[in-house]
Amino acid sequence: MSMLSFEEKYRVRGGTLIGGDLFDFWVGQFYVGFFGVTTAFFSFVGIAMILLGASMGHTWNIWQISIAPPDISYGLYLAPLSKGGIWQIVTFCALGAFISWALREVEICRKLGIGFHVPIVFSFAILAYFTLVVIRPVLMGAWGHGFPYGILSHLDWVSNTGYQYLHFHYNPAHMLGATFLFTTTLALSLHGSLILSCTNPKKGEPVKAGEHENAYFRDVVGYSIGALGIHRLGFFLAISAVFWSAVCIVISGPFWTRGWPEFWNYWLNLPIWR
Ligand code: 07D
Ligand code: 07D
Ligand code: U10
Repeated sequence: MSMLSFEEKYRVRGGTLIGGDLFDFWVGQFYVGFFGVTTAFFSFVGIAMILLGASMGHTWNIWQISIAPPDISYGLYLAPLSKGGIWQIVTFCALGAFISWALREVEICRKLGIGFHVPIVFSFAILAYFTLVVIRPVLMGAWGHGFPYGILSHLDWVSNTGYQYLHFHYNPAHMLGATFLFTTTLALSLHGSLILSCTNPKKGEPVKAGEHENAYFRDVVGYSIGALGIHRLGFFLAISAVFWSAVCIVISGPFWTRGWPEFWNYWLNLPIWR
């Protein structure tokens, strides 16, 4: 879908956050901007460091490459390149690239005069990553608590970290995160299928719209949230899923060090039972 006829109309100057019209141009279909250049810079350095780390490791198998954080003994200090320093630089570059990408999205929204909803939702994903590799390690006193950058090794980290708290499913914020994730999928599936059922009819049938959509859900569940409402709900569900995920991991360690099943003993300890 490149070079659509309407693209020219919306390729307007201005709306930048920094540097006036410096880099205020497009390369092919991509808007560049100051933050496009910083995205490209951080991505380039970050990917180069991952390649350097991989070349120092024992495998080029894509599934097994892993860039590990420093040992816990380095605390919150910088570590030598071969002992976790690469992980620290990659983390810095990843955050630089993600935040630059979000700010480039903001500039595009400003050019188009639309709301900032897309950069806002992306910011929640960045917040979750920031929580995993900065907030929680800082609260626990060592970069070594971050997760390793590798396709399989990061799964090992999730599993090991989960079992450190005996049974991660008993973490109440993890329950909220998982529930919001499932509900997001349910909402998208209902919305996607409802829109298809109305706007993509059999050949010869008329396209149907809002009234049919509302009538369908009023018939099924007695209430229709409406065309704008379902998008507001999707936005809310998605950011809630990621927000509660960030909460579930930041409380594990800094605020709760025992097994999660034990947390529910608070119920038995309530003064009303005494
Ligand atoms: C479909 C958009 C496209 C994005 C894709 C990801 C890379 C990494 C890097 C070789 C939905 C591109 C991947 C650039 C290559 C190197 C060094 C998004 C779509 C296709 N995970 N995770 C995956 C990341 C964490 C978990 C897959 C990133 C946490 C589990 C992919 C991060 C925890 C499972 C991946 C991150 C966690 C996965 C598919 C960052 C809790 C799986 C992702 C930056 C959140 C699944 C082998 C996907 C899998 C999977 C990437 C963080 C858990 C490799 C970039 C630490 C349980 N994760 N992940 O489709 O198959 O996302 O793993 O935070 O089962 Mg992960
Ligand atoms: C962090 C990704 C950020 C991505 C960014 C963008 C690029 C560019 C370029 C493609 C947050 C990256 C972009 C790299 C790519 C191109 C061109 C998203 C992030 C910024 N769990 N669990 C969660 C479930 C168990 C455990 C969250 C379910 C076990 C731990 C979610 C189950 C144990 C952690 C969730 C289950 C366990 C989690 C993840 C079921 C293991 C976390 C979603 C059914 C034994 C993590 C913040 C998320 C978390 C997390 C769901 C099981 C452990 C709610 C459904 C019992 C240690 N789990 N889990 O956070 O909260 O996305 O992270 O059993 O750390 Mg869990
Ligand atoms: C929605 C919707 C709706 C629509 C929609 C959509 C939501 C109302 C109207 C949108 C939905 C879709 C299209 C559906 C599919 C989407 C997904 C499943 C989500 C996941 C998406 C992906 C997996 C695709 C990811 C692809 C990306 C992020 C693009 C990659 C781009 C680049 C590498 C270029 C980045 C541009 C930059 C940095 C800006 C600056 C540009 C330049 C400097 C020029 C370019 C230069 C270079 C590329 C080289 C220099 C860069 C370097 C060295 C770093 C990059 C590193 C590399 C490895 C290349 O609701 O309905 O319909 O459509």
